[in-house]
Amino acid sequence: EHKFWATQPVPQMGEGPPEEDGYIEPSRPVDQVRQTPYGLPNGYEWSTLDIQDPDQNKEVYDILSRNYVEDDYAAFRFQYSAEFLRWALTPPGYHQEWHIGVRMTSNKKLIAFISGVPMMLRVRKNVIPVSEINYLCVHKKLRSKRLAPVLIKEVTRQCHLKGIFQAIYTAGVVIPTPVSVCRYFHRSLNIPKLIETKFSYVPRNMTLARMIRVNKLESKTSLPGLREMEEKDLAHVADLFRRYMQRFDMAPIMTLEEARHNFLSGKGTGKLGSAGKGRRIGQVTWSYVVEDPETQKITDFFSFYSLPSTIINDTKYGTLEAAYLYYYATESAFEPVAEISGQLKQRLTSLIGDALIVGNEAAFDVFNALTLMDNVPVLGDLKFGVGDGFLNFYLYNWRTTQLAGMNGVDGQS
Ligand code: YNC
Ligand code: MG
Repeated sequence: EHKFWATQPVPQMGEGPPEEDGYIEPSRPVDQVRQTPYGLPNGYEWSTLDIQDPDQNKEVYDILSRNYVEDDYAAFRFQYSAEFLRWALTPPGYHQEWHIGVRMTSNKKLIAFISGVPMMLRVRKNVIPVSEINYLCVHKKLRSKRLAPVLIKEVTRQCHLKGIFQAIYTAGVVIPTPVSVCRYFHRSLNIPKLIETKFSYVPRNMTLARMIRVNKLESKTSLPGLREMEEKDLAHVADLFRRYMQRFDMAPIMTLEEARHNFLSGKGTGKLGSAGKGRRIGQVTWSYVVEDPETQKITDFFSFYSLPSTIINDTKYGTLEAAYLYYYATESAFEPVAEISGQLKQRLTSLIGDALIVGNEAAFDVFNALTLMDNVPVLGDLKFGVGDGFLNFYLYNWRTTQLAGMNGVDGQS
């Protein structure tokens, strides 16, 4: 069935829950790790990518924008921007050796890619240094030739060489064995464009005009004290984030530097772009805090990122501008009577509702979210509709019992 995955240290399908969480195969000292790259077919060669170099950054952007993930109907394809890729691949402590390309020997054209970045992950009680694997891509003309397993083995070897033996990754496909499965939800912002591009349809018993009216958002955010996050907020946000993530069975652990990278470094240049009022040139992430007007304390924060999709057979628009809900946290989770049905749900509805307003003002067409963290209870009230995409979460070389629907990890895929 799965010729490759059957050979890997991952839980095999139907294995049943483990008695205890832990590794599948033990870590090895670096000198017992294979020292030479895996073999590629004749005519192809390995190439480490320097994502900080504008030309190589553009090469990765080019291969992904033409060959990366599409929806089931080949109507939309992720179009990660060059700035996004640079942001995603250069967190504190990143290794250039984990940004792995395959080139054609003849003309040096990049035809495949895979990447990893280091992070600390908590899975239930265990805190594990992992690599987060993403952007696995093989050129469309070279599919089904078993290149993907070679890329995966090579990135695994490079992780081992840095003393990392566990990984986390997400994929639309089901392989052995998901630790958790999430669904995509979509909140329509620019209804006419979503209908024209066939991202959405006018349901029976609905008119376009009514659909626009029903989904209309305020232009001003609702929470007093909401403002863009700044450097001075970093320690407060990082602390609030750390405490909030304890609600979930699986979540990243971020140093201050990692929080700075994830929430502040993607805000683009000083200049506002032409795309929308609330958007800077090269802006990848949006991070907002609520500073209590009375106490000046940071009580909440939210973040989202920009990930457009190419509209494959469309000449008028070219791209669908999508915002994706990223991390958030609120002090109201720690109030004495906050369970997800009461006070906390209300607060999150306001907070994520304000994220929708900010996203709408920044000219996004749609706001997406997954069924993770505390999203599920608020999606309905905020007029998110269920999508047809699933995202499966995987751990490499780690056994744990299935995570209940929601977790606290939000990889940018
Ligand atoms: C996938 N997405 O099952 P079996 S997500 C993992 N993740 O193996 P071939 C995948 N494995 O079943 P193709 C996979 N897709 O026989 C396929 N596979 O055991 C497995 N698409 O290889 C598949 N990007 O080369 C099968 O297939 C074997 O030419 C078949 O290439 C696959 O980034 C792919 O969706 C995905 O570019 C490269 O279709 C290609 O089809 C493509 O014959 C469009 O491969 C883009 C796309 C995937 C996005 C992602 C996460 C990747 C995680 C990889 C696993 C990491 C493990 C941990 C490593 C570090 C460990 C440490 C420490
Ligand atoms: Mg292949």
